[in-house]
Formats: sequence, C-alpha cells, structure tokens
Amino acid sequence: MSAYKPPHIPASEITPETTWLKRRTLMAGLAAGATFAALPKAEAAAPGLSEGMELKTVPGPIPAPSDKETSFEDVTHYNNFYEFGTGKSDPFKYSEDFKPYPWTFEIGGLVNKPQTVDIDTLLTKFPLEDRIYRMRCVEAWSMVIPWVGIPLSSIIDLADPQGSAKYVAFEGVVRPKEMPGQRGFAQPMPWPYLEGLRIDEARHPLTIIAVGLYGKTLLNQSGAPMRLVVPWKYGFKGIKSITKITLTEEQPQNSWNLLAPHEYGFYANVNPDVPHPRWSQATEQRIGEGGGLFGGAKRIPTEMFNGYGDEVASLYAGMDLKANY
Ligand SMILES: Nc1nc2c(c(=O)[nH]1)N[C@H]1C(S)=C(S)[C@@H](COP(=O)(O)O)O[C@H]1N2
Ligand SMILES: [Mo]
Repeated sequence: MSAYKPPHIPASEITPETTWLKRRTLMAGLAAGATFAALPKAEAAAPGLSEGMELKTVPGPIPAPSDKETSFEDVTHYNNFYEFGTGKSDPFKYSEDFKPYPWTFEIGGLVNKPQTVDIDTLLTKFPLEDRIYRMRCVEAWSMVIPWVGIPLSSIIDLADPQGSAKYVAFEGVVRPKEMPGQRGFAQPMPWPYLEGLRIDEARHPLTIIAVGLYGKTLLNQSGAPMRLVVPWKYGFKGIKSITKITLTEEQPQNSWNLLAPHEYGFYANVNPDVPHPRWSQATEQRIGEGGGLFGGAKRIPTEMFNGYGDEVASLYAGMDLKANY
C-alpha cells in the first residue's frame, strides 16, 4: 500500500468558474478573427504540452448546455481511473508519479497509413475546440465538463482507414512503476484498459479526443494527456491515457464488459429505460450540487442518450436497445 500523498493538484490550478468563463469568452473573440488553420506556420506550431498548461482554443460547433458547469475542483477530485486505485479520490491522491508529457500513440489496424503520432505534432494539424458536455457515469453520478479536444474522426483520417474497418478499438497505458493501481496483489482488472466504438459512433462529430478541460491540459486524474469523450454514453466508455487506436472488422473488447458482461455492454448508451441489473438508471445526481462533493445533491431525471438524442438517436435506428445495452 502506498502511503497517502498530498493531492496531485497545485492550488494555482483551481480556477474558479467565473474566471474561466471570462477567459473563454475572450479566447472565443480572438479565435473568431483568425482561425487556427489560417495562422502562419511558425505560429501554428504548438509548443510541447505540459501539465496544467493554458490551451489556445476555438469555439466548438456544439452549443453549450444550459446546465451549470461542475467546478474544476469537483471535476478533478471525484474520478474513476483504476490505474491509480479504485477509490474515487485515489486518482487525484495517487497519480503524481505518472508522466504523460510528452506522449505518442499508435494508429493502426485496417488503415493504409499506420503511424505513431506525437501528440504535440497532432496539435499543429488541428485546432483545439471548446466543448461543454454533460457526462454521466453508470453509477448514477453526473457532471458538466468544459472539455478541450479534437474530433476523433479527424485523428482517424490521418491514417486513411480502409473500407473494411467497422470498429475502433482503444488501449490505455501500462506503467506499473507510475500507476499504483497496476501494482500489488489485488488487481481490479487486466491491463491495459480496453474500449471500443462502432466506426460511425467514432466518427460522430460529438466524439472527441480531449487533451484538456477548463482551458488547460488534463491533469493526470482526468486522463492525461488524451482521453476519449463520448457524451451520450456512460462514463466507462471514456478511456483515459490512450496509447493505441486500432481499426478493426470485429467488435472490440471493452474492459467492463469483459469483467461483468451482464452489467456493462458494448454500447453503453445512457438509457433511463434500461436499468443496470443492480440499480435503476432513471435518475442521476450532479456532483457538487447540494453541498459536499456528492451527498445532498437531489436526484434529477436522466435523459435518453444523456440529452443528445437529436444528434445521435439515428445511429441506433432499428436496434433493440434493451438487447444492445
Ligand atoms: N484508462 C481508464 N479509463 C477510464 C477508467 C479507468 O479506470 N481507466 N474508468 C472509466 C470510468 S468507469 C469512468 S466513469 C470515467 C470517469 O471519467 P472522469 O474521472 O473524467 O469523470 O473514466 C473511464 N475511463
Ligand atoms: Mo464509470
């Protein structure tokens, strides 16, 4: 057992939402004048990402939900990231040894141009977009998070996918020296963490690879340096610290489905009408609302596809969502 370590979060990183909102409006104004692509080459070259670094963003195409954003403090102190331990506070307490910058990942499988991508180089190719998304965990807690990311479809296209590719598989990271949850006897799951999407889900404009939140690079507990964000699906689909993206013909395996197939399916669409075998999915609690991190928040009804039905319901037309949970 590792001893308790101070939270992996300098006080300077805790930006009150009001400050963030003002800054974001300013950035949006700047971005409106000069799009990233139009910048001269030298300026477009992003400096290497580092922890807590301010990111230059452009407004994303999706209007922000009217819901109040979850504070930066709550977003970074209540997490699931089993590589650092299974407790909700383990990721912020025990992630300080992880070194996610600099970072490369592989894109391979059914593609014409398999390659290793340096994340810093990636940022010279695409603008970083602000996307405020409702997120919901299968455990019935939810948050509203201002992500900074790149559409996954742009990243996949770098590798020129072949027509036979039907799914996209993702792998997390294995670094037991840096990740205490990957050491010792009681391993919660086999590593690396695995996830997958159908290719049309992966290419949907709402699906992003996030590299930041609240305008700064991700802290370790949030999945630094890059993690998947699919806002109409339960949180476990949002694989953190991705090392590999593989296009496949067969449906990929996903860690939670391997561990408990009757509880966690491949699709994992937020669906209030399909209860988890051990609890209802009809309502949720917003982290941070009602005092304390979690306790006291009133239960609010969960919306089909987490409220993104207009955008994504057509992906599942004709599918039995009770069978494909
Ligand atoms: N690599 C990795 N990714 C992961 C997990 C994990 O344990 N390891 N947990 C998942 C689960 S169950 C949830 S709910 C979300 C939580 O994301 P958050 O901490 O940013 O809210 O991360 C997902 N991604
Ligand atoms: Mo989760």
